[in-house]
Amino acid sequence: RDPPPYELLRAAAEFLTLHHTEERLGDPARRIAAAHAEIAATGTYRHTTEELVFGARVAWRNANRCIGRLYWRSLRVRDLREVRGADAVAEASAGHLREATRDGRIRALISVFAPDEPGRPGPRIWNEQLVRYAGYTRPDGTVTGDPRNAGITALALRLGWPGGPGTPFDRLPLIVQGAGEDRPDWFDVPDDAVLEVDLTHPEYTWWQELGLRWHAVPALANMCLEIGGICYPAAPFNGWYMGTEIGARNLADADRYDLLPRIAGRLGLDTRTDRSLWKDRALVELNRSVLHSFDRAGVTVTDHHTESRRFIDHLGREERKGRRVGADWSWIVPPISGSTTPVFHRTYDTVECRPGYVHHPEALA
Ligand code: HEM
Ligand code: NRG
Repeated sequence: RDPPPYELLRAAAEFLTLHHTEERLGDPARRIAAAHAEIAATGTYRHTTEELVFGARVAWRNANRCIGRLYWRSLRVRDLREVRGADAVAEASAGHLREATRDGRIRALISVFAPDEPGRPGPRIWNEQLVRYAGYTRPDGTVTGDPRNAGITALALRLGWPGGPGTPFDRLPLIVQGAGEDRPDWFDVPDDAVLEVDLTHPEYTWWQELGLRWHAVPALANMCLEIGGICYPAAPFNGWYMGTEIGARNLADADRYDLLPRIAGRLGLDTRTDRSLWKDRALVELNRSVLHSFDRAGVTVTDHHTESRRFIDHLGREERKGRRVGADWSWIVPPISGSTTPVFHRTYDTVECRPGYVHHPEALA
């Protein structure tokens, strides 16, 4: 993963120039020369705290797939670059969740652990997110829980995790590989670090019998933060949910919780023909239930109409600053009611920019 020194020099100069230009810090030449000398001597260089904060925020601004980027300047950054051991990373990740959750008044936050260095890779979190539900594969191949996490669940069990009670919403342990270690270990996430919301419906009192719930904070944990040629492989970050992520995808996709047939059944819809639009009607009620339940629990959540408008505001703001905004239509347009939102009715260019959050080759389970 180490870039060749020339590429590192170039990436460092480009980032340091961007930082100095945007933050009006004057001529970057001295800072670049210092970084180059450090790279020549050690093979790498160390960001200042200001550079790290700026880099993490701009990486968010550059995320082509993210509709929530209007708030990119508000990202808080925990500088944990000295933390490299697996147990310390797991402990600090629980701390991240507590600091981000605040009883539901969710704050956008990133924790940056030790970077990759020449001959010394940084720590890595193997879970896709800090909070994920187990997917237990039964002998007949079907899955209890979230099928998306069947692989990491099997890995956790192989590593010695005893498994949870076997509900559809058992929380997975963190699978963390410490810096320089050749195998990961598992760590329970303490209950008090995780807020979850039980789903009810604004009109149907029977809804709670479905036993549905979701976690309050989406905290992506397996993307690499890349700034100025330096890779931070463990840098979990979170904002808050847009309701559709849960109601139109996680709980609804046929290869996830696949709840539409059950919900449509309870709603008394005709599931024998597509043309009753039973899926569409069930989707709307499921999404109402997500927004209603998060609101009632006092947990920050946004809806796709509001967020689409804000994203359009963001585009205007960035344009006035003279910056190009890359975006990926297929990720930006919400998975329900797309055409009722303003983000649907136009096209975008994807722009590959650094700093950025990048998916590194999947940790093999
Ligand atoms: C993707 C919303 C904060 C970086 C997404 C997606 C949504 C979203 C709806 C698409 C997810 C999907 O379809 O699976 C929001 C909202 C936020 C927020 C409402 C509230 C503040 C953040 C923050 C960061 C971030 C704080 C990073 C610092 C990203 C990235 C992706 C993404 C990198 C693409 C993930 C991937 O490739 O799998 N966001 N986001 N977002 N967001 Fe945000
Ligand atoms: N769709 C995923 C989460 C992806 C990122 N979404 C955010 N990110 N809202 C899911 O768990 O449903 N964020 O940082 O807030």
